[in-house]
Amino acid sequence: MRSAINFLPGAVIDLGAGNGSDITGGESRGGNAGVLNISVLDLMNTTYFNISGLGGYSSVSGIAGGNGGIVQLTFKGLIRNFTLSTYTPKLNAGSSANSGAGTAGRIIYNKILTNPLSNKRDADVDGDGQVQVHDITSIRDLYNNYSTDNTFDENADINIDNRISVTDIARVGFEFFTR
Ligand SMILES: [Ca+2]
Ligand SMILES: [Ca+2]
Repeated sequence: MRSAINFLPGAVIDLGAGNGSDITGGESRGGNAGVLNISVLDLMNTTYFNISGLGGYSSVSGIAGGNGGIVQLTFKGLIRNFTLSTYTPKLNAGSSANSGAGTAGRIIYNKILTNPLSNKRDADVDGDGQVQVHDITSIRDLYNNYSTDNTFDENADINIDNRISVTDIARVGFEFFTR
């Protein structure tokens, strides 16, 4: 059973911060953008996942701009990573009158290796958000490894039987080019 999380075209999650005052004599610090935590236990469709988390502009002298936002994703399998998607998260730091920008935001990826819904690992072996040839070659290169081998990579052991075999390649085959 699939329980994908999807975002509708045109929707934006805005974590952005306010700019400092533009009133002369009332200059102020730009705000820091927010933090967004999302947990998805199965697939996450990032095609329309549009996030804006811009730091605010600091108009007061001597204060850097606000920090960009932080997005923390806990997921089992992305459908397309952000560089392949329609939108790229905007997590830039805010600028300032004379003290440079704040700290740029970032995305933190926490991939769940074992899917609690199926007790199998994600078929996206290399974690690039797609299921394609490189995932198969990753398994092939580790073919017949056992969990006791020091070259063993648990990402390639999709059916979690502590061995990298044709069964794992077959799992990639079932999902080939589905994302
Ligand atoms: Ca992949
Ligand atoms: Ca296996």
